[in-house]
Amino acid sequence: MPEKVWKRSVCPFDCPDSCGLLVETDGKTVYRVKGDPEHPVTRGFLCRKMVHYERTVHSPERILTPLRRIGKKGEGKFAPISWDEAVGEMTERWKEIIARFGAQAILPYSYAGTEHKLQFSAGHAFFNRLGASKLERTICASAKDVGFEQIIGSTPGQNPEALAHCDYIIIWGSNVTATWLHAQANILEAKKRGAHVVLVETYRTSAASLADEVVLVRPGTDAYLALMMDRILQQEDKVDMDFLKEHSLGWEKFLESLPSYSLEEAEKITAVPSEQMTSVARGFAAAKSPVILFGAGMSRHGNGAMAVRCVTTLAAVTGAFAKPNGGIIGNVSTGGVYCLDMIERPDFQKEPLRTINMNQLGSALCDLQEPPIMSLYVYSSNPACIAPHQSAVLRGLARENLFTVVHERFMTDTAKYADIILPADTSVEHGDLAASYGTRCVQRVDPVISPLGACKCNFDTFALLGRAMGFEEDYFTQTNETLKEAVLAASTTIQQGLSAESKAKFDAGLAVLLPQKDACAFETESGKIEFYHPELAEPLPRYLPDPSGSYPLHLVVAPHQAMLNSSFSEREELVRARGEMKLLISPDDAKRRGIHDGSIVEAWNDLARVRFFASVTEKVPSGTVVAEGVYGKKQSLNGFTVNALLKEALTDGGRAATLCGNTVDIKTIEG
Ligand SMILES: Nc1nc2c(c(=O)[nH]1)N[C@H]1C(S)=C(S)[C@@H](COP(=O)(O)OP(=O)(O)OC[C@H]3O[C@@H](n4cnc5c(=O)[nH]c(N)nc54)[C@H](O)[C@@H]3O)O[C@H]1N2
Ligand SMILES: Nc1nc2c(c(=O)[nH]1)N[C@H]1C(S)=C(S)[C@@H](COP(=O)(O)OP(=O)(O)OC[C@H]3O[C@@H](n4cnc5c(=O)[nH]c(N)nc54)[C@H](O)[C@@H]3O)O[C@H]1N2
Ligand code: SF4
Ligand SMILES: [Mo]
Repeated sequence: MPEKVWKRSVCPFDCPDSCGLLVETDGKTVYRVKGDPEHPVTRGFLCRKMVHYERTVHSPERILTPLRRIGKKGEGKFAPISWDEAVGEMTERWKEIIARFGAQAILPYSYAGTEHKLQFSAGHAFFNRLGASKLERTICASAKDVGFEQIIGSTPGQNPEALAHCDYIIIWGSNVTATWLHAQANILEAKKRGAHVVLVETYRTSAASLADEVVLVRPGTDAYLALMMDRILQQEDKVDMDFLKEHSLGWEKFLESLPSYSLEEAEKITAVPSEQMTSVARGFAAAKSPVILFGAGMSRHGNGAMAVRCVTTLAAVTGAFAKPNGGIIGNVSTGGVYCLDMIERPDFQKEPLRTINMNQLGSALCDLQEPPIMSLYVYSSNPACIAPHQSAVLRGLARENLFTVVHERFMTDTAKYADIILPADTSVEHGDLAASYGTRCVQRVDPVISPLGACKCNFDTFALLGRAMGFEEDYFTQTNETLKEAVLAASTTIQQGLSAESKAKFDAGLAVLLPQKDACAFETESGKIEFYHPELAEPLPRYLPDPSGSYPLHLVVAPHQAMLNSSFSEREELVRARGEMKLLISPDDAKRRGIHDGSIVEAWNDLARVRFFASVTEKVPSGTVVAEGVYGKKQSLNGFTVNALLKEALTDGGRAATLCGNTVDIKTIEG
């Protein structure tokens, strides 16, 4: 019997924490998983999803061999085949499609099943070389990124660890108790020291338990709320003029625009009482260490990039950026330390290629011509469950003439529509490069066990497909491990930018923290906060209504604590903890429609009709309904989930999904 040892790894899931893992193994089996106490940020912590990661790795539900469909599309009947057969069939079909329609009739679809850099970007070089249609990967936070870009550029702001030392914290549209647990831990620390915590939300999420007060804002109106707070401070002569003069440009024009905001309008538009707006504005301005923690929720609206730009102004007019540990949190990303071009190979693309937005997959599959999409290759994503306009996505996936390949760990709703399924490994079965969007950490990831069954990681699969397609570039002769080492050797930050102590730690597989940047070293062209951008359609931050639709209730989608989007659906205990597919409804809206708690309701808009169990709760203000979690067909009541009610329209900046900017009406079905 080989001896059991503890090996280091990193949680691969799309989560800001990127927790350090210790994995007990004999090289073949994962026995236990625990948090790495030597991780400088997560310090031994793991969330409820990852404490039993061994149950995911060794789940009886794992797909361990390539499969060919033998039933109808969507039915889920498959027979095992060999890799040679699978790859042979794929290359033959792709060559036929390319000859008849051109390579742009092939579309990759992927997102963040793993956020580690090698596997995330593993397909780019292959599809560039193939000349396939390109996928715009903007389902998540690209509107938030653009909102920041248009005022503070790529300035990272504070690390979440700074929260522990802040005395006034505004959590603006993030459910940190579900999605950002080490930020939560730091907020709890700050509270012990007497910090005042405000939550700005569309409903009382579990993060309300951290807050001294909850500001319930009407969805899509945060820009008005933030600009009104700026206006209040202007009227009370509390704008930090010294800070603005030293650290910003265009502040004169911005301050001149503020008198158009009034308390009366603000109350009408945002539904926030004027006393509360005033007291939060005053509290934030007077604090010694004020900080705003940004979630992506407010950015998932038709006016979402602008909302982020406007909320950022509050940290500027109060001079919060210059106060100790103050400013903003929510723009960190460490992926740039790795030379991603070595993985993605943009130089393999020989001509301009058609781009398809991942949020519009449904209409792309159903309607696009010249050429139509004739083959879809899905990896690290589950579009049947996570994408907007679900009915169109499912109709597209059901097309008999669409040749679909899905590279997966589990039989997801998407995989059920595949012609060929390829078995994917889990994060402990391959090496990778870990970065983070919630800490300043980077870490190398080494394989812990050999791949189970015939599973292959994303990169090794694409290298194999490249060789099978006859691509002669040396790139496709690399293995996942050789590419990883080459990317690491080429990273100047890692090879030259770390202290000797950090470099030794990094090489030994420990997480290292990149140095904290000066919060006032603004990463814009001018090196200052830029309020005014004459080159943009909207030169100044201002409130624009959210084009969310005309049904009477705002529909907000939010994450669930027990799962990560549709990932972890293989884990019975987590599926049970999440429970049925619910729609949270205010007592007021429920009463008006004769809806009782636990009964079945139908929500509808122009796109679909979707049934849910009603959860009538005071947590939701009237006028808003909320669907937490990403569900699959198995738990749906009429074949659809909330994603069928989400339109394909994109945000004002960043071409992101307007996941939270939709409207519906609801009615009772029974009980
Ligand atoms: N347990 C768990 N963790 C996760 C995830 C998960 O599914 N489960 N998902 C992961 C992913 S992919 C991401 S991108 C991150 C997201 O993490 P964050 O970006 O920090 O955001 P969320 O926690 O999703 O919270 C978004 C909140 O925005 C609110 N919201 C929606 N519209 C508005 C609005 O107009 N104004 C305001 N003020 N609030 C609004 C919603 O009610 C929701 O509570 O979390 C990651 N972590
Ligand atoms: N209703 C609703 N819809 C949402 C959201 C929401 O909160 N509510 N959140 C939105 C957001 S913020 C995001 S980021 C997207 C997320 O959308 P996705 O990135 O598609 O997220 P998941 O649903 O977790 O699906 C990831 C899939 O990748 C697979 N996988 C994991 N690791 C690997 C690997 O190494 N290789 C391969 N080939 N596959 C792997 C997993 O088994 C899983 O099926 O969803 C969006 N959609
Ligand atoms: S899902 Fe997030 S909180 Fe849970 S272990 Fe992974 S990184 Fe940490
Ligand atoms: Mo996301």
